[in-house]
Amino acid sequence: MTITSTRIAACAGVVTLGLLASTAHAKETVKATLNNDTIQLDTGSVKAGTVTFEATNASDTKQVHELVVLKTDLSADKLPVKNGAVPEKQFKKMGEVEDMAPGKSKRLTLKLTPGNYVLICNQPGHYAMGMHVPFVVTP
Ligand SMILES: [Cu+2]
Repeated sequence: MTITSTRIAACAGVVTLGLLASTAHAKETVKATLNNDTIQLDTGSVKAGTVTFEATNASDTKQVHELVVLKTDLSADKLPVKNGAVPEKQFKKMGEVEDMAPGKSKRLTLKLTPGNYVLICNQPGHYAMGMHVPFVVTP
C-alpha cells in the first residue's frame, strides 16, 4: 500500500514538471563560433524566450569579429551589401557583440520571438566572405 502510493506521487511529480517545462518561457544557450570566414552555431533553432549567445572568435588569423543578430525573412546569403557591410539600419536589429579579438568570447542575451533570423559578422568585407548563418526561433 505504501509503495503504491509513493509510486503514484512520483508519477504525479513527473507530470507536473513536464507541464511546467512546456508552459514556461524557454531559456536557451547557443554557442556561436566565429572562424576565419564562417559562423558556426551548435544549434540552428531554439524556442522563443530568453536566448543567450556565447560568441567566440576562433580565428587563427588576427581578425577581429563581431556577431550581429538581425530578424529577417531574407536568406542568410541574400542580404544587401553597401561599402563592404550589410546596412544594419535596414533591418530589425536585435543586438550585437562587437569587436571580439581572436581567442575572446562575449555573451549576448536577448528576448527573441518566433521567426527567422540571420546572424552575421559585419566587419568590413566579412559578410561577403561568408560570415552569415540562418537561425530560427520556434513558438
Ligand atoms: Cu568577421
